[in-house]
Amino acid sequence: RWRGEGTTRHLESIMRGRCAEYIARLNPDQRDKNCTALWEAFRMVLLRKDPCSVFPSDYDLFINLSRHSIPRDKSLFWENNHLLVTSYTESGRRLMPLCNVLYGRFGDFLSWCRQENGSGLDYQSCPSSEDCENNAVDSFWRRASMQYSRDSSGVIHVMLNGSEPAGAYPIKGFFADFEIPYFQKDKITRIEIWVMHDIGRPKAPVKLLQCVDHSTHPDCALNSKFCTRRWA
Ligand code: ENP
Repeated sequence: RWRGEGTTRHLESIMRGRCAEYIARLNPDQRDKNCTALWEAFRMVLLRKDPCSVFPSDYDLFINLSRHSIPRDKSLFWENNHLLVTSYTESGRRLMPLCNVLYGRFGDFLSWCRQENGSGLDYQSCPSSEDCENNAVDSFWRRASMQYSRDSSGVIHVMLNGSEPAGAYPIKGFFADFEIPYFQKDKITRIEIWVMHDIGRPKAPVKLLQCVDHSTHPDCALNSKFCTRRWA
């Protein structure tokens, strides 16, 4: 019926599990967060709202209960680079993109919506942005993006995809519409933009990580003279 993926099976267990793992292992500074209260706040939005009438502000309670500070100089914004971002950031240890912030963990790679004429979750399909603007997933990421931007400080990292045919910087998208406008200019010292190209294209900083999957490509050959000189 809808064009988007249906609700992820075992959504509640996955979200509760991610929350528990986050506060126990990934970011123990957040151990006082109450995962049951967070799930309840999330579930309220999910069950009370018609699948095409979910607004970013509906997630206010969920975000207010889950938000926490983002370490200075650790923010990473990105477009069209999800897997590279996931590998590079090391679950938030190297940099902390939105999907490694507690509220972002709840949504990453998942889908959710209520049945249109019922009270349960719709596991068959969910509205995508082509079906309606105010769908549950897009509104979640809009609200989360705004919070993440407001709470970012110091050096801001941005990873774009230089091999994206439509252009590395999408002029419409979460970054342009819900992140840049919410930066707190007085808290930001510098914006560093990394434009990543597919392997075999111009060079850029995260190249060595891409080489894990392309170790025999000439771009990935290590310069032995450089190594000898450095260690001599
Ligand atoms: P895509 O289309 O490359 O990837 C979307 C996938 O990334 C979905 O599985 C989505 O989860 C997950 N995801 C993780 N963080 C975000 C996010 N933060 N977001 C939307 N989806 C996210 O990514 P987009 O749509 O271009 O979004 C990139 C944005 O993420 C950038 O603005 C970046 O700065 C931000 P799900 O629940 O949809 O399955 C904000 C919006 O961090």
